[in-house]
Amino acid sequence: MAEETIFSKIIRQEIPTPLLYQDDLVTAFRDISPKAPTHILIIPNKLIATTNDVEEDDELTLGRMITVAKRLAIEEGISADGYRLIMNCNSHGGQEVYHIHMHLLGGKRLGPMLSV
Ligand code: DGP
Repeated sequence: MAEETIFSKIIRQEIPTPLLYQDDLVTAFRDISPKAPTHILIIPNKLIATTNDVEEDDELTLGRMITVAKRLAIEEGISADGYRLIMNCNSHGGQEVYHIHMHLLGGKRLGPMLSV
């Protein structure tokens, strides 16, 4: 069993972070260290440590993460110009918090996908 991270406390609102969206499967809130005018994290309520730990039973949740991203992009007014969805995995992917999360980034031209 993976260890809980700060994200579980945010889901349960034990750490008071304003939520942009929450339902039975997913939660969304703004990244504490925004890399773009819009930088939102969309996370499953269930603790899944990395994308390596995703199972078939999680497919509904993962699909919900994308439909919520789409909805939030509309609310943020960035859907027409476009945005980027990113999920980092493990050290080479730059993952810092071991509770999977989708970054929704937009509000400016984001440039090349990778800085190499
Ligand atoms: P990643 O590198 O993909 O694991 O991204 C983790 C992101 O989580 C990073 O952009 C900063 C954000 N983050 C970490 N701790 C907190 C927190 O306590 N609150 C919020 N809102 N965001 C956090």
